[in-house]
Amino acid sequence: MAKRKSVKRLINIGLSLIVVLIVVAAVTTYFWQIRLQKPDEVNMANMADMAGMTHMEHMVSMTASVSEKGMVSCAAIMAPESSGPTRKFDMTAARTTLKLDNGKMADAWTFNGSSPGPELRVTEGDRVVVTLHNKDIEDGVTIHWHGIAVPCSQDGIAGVTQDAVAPGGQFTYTFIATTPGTYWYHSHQMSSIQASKGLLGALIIEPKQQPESNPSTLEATVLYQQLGSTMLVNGNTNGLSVPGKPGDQVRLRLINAGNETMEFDVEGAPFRVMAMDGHDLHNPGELDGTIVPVGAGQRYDFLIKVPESGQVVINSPESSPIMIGSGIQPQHSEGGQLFSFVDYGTPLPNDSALHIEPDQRFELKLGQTLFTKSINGKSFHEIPPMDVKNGDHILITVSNEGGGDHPFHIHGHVFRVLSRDSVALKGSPVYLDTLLTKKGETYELMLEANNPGLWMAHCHDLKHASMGMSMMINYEGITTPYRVGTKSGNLPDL
Ligand SMILES: [Cu+2]
Repeated sequence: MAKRKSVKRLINIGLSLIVVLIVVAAVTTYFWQIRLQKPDEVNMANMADMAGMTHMEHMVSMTASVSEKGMVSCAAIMAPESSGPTRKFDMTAARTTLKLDNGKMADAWTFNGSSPGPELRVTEGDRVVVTLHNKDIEDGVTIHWHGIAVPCSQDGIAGVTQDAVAPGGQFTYTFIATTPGTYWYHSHQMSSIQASKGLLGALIIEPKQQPESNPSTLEATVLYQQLGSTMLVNGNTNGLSVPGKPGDQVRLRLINAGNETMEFDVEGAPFRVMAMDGHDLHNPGELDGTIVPVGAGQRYDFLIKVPESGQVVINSPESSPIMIGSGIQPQHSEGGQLFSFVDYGTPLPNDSALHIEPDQRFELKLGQTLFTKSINGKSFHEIPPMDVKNGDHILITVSNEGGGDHPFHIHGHVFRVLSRDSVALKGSPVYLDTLLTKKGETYELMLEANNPGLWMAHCHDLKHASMGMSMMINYEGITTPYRVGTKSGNLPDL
């Protein structure tokens, strides 16, 4: 009897020990991962060389790299002279209590008193000059121009291309609006926190001349965001009403500025996907009963002709509907097939870009570990950067190995999607800055390294980025005087 009791006791002690060990391991791993996300100090231009260096060695190596011939600082890469008109904007980031249209009050962080901030609308070729002022956002703010290939020093990345702008401070961004399309902007200091607090807005670059392929007579920007846990469309909780009469061709510029994939369907009229991430598609065909998934950070331009019956409704399970026009409400339909850009539109007749041999290849496996989101099993500054040379063509294979949808965003460039799951794209060329990947999918992308700098490449579910799914594309010969880490307070993706 006594023996059986002591065996039982031993088992209990053993079990308790195992539980304690698991808890200790979990807590240790958790703090290890936090350390990854909040390092003391990291030079994102030179991550591999930094590891294991003492402070003194680091200072010596910095001096050495600055004096090394041919090294260029990201901070010195600015917009070239240009003859286009200059468009100036002032944006003030501030803590604001917003009264939402549902009567609720929201503690938001705003640009110029609203969230989303003002829509910046410029014309192709304009010189865009935006002065950011920080009134009272304690951790500092920046503005990143999502989808626009700006010069390195203007990309708005705290700790890589600038220091976060402290309360009372300011920073002026200058870039040329080279490529017309639908874009957006958001703070890239503690982006997962600051974007969900409201520091974001739309940026539209209108073409100098409307292409003949654009029959739209009306247009509307529709920006979705998650303000904390509230889904807003153009700042409203109750959906949106877009004016339009029968026969009007409405271009809807949908911007997913939230963290989750949204699925849209259009009821009451057929529609076309005119552009993805701002880039027009070639001969986009009519779609009907098709559900279009739009990943976080992505933009889709729809063209919808208002029917004689008067009304079109754009539904998504994630948000309140958008109504275009007035009249008889179309019948609600369930289901439909998913939009696929693999065979949408038609190829360009002489597409020389298809026959480019890559100079370099990278493979990125997007996945997760116990407490992190990872790329090739590593997180944030421990992920080796893609080191590239100016002029190289880079073939990137991106696979989603789980942990949710990963909309993969690359800064400073537009890339071409070559294939999905080994099937080459057969329709229109597709150029993106943010690629939605779902579990099990593999894509091949071709990127021309034509914008020397230091560029982030990360998941645009910003919660995933903050958990480590964020890496760099670094050009040979480019340095930065800025540092990421708790010492400088620059934490771009926290
Ligand atoms: Cu992700």
